[in-house]
Amino acid sequence: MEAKKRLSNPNSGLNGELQVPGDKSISHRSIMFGSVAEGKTVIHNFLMGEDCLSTISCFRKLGVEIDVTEDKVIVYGKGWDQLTEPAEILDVGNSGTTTRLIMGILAGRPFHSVLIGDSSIAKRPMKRVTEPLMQFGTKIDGRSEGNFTPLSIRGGNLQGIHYSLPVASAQVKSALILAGLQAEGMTEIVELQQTRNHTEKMIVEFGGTIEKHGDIIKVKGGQVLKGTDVYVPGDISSAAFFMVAAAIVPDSRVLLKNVGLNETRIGIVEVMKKMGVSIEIVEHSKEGEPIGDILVQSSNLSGIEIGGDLIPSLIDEIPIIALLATQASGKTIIKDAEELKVKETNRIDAIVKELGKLGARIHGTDDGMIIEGKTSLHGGEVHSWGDHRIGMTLAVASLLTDSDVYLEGAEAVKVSYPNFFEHIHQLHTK
Ligand code: SPQ
Repeated sequence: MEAKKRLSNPNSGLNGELQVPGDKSISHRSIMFGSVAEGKTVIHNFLMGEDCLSTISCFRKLGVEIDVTEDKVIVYGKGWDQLTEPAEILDVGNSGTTTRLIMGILAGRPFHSVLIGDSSIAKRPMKRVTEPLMQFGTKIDGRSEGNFTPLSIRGGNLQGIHYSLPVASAQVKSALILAGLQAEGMTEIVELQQTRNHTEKMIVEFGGTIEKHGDIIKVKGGQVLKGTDVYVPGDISSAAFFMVAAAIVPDSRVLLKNVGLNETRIGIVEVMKKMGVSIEIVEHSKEGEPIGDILVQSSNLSGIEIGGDLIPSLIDEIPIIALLATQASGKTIIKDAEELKVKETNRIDAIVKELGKLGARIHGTDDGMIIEGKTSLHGGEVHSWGDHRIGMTLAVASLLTDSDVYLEGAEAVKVSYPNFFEHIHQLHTK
């Protein structure tokens, strides 16, 4: 564990342009699809965060050749059958996406593998994936009847299923799609609340097919995918920290370049606009994964209610939205977000406790939190709980405090945003 990081408020606005690192969800998927496709996949703007490096390491252990160069990642795919039984345990580190999506791939492979991760992964529920995968015909075991790592999988001989998702989760949906691609017959997945659709879009980029009729996703089994070039847009979940920083730190104007604007991920833009933030978007391309620039300037904010179908489109941004709400006049209510309890930490407890230490008026509810603003924040000692998004939220909070913030567990940011602190500094020296 590193020493506590001292964060001093520079007492100036944030100004300038920034290119945030590549999207984490898309980076993971590009390695996975590249590994099971036939032919070379070249990935540009890949996120070199710890989670995505865990995905690379797992696929190398499954026999896939992956070259990491300074500006691209090259995956030499030879099809589903090239994956070979790993001699070692597959370590997913801190990454829920790696754990759940790789299970969808391993479910169809005729060999044995074991998944393990860190202490946070060991607490995250996996039955939501292992249970439907077993319905396909694969054999999976793990602690608490297949709910927790270590998990052991013996795959092969899958039959397509019809399954209605009990939770709004792109990871569960994606794992079932990946199994469905390898199964005999058709797999139908009912998704009542739209979640991020990067897996669906990527199948098409890799020459496969997938259909959506109303709430039903249909995947035909036995598909052969073809390697391709992938350009990973900037991660809107990373951009969110600077969007909020620019909105709440007086005299700020920040332009975030080449950010992914996938329609299933931009709930934060809607929320910021409703709260009164001055935010402009210029879209460059609408094909596949849409990309554009986001300009945010400091603004006067008002509290709002956030819930319902909007939640899956901003689930990872709720910690930083909570900070935004401390600077809005009136009450902000965040509801229908119980999924926050099963992320890298219980993000309701973590954000309520840690922002509370800096003077925020915030309390947790069963399915979210209520924040009263506008509040002046003060310095103090806080903890990331080993969660990148909590760590980055607290670092942005320190840009408003009257004295220093000491952040324990700051190294967690490396999971999704290795140069986060350099970027904060960059916007203060423009
Ligand atoms: O990979 P991991 O650890 O689950 O990452 C998180 C994050 O904050 O980065 C969640 F903790 O993002 C998930 C997101 O919450 C990434 C993801 C994906 O790439 O499919 C989907 C969401 O999770 P879920 O459980 O709703 O499917």
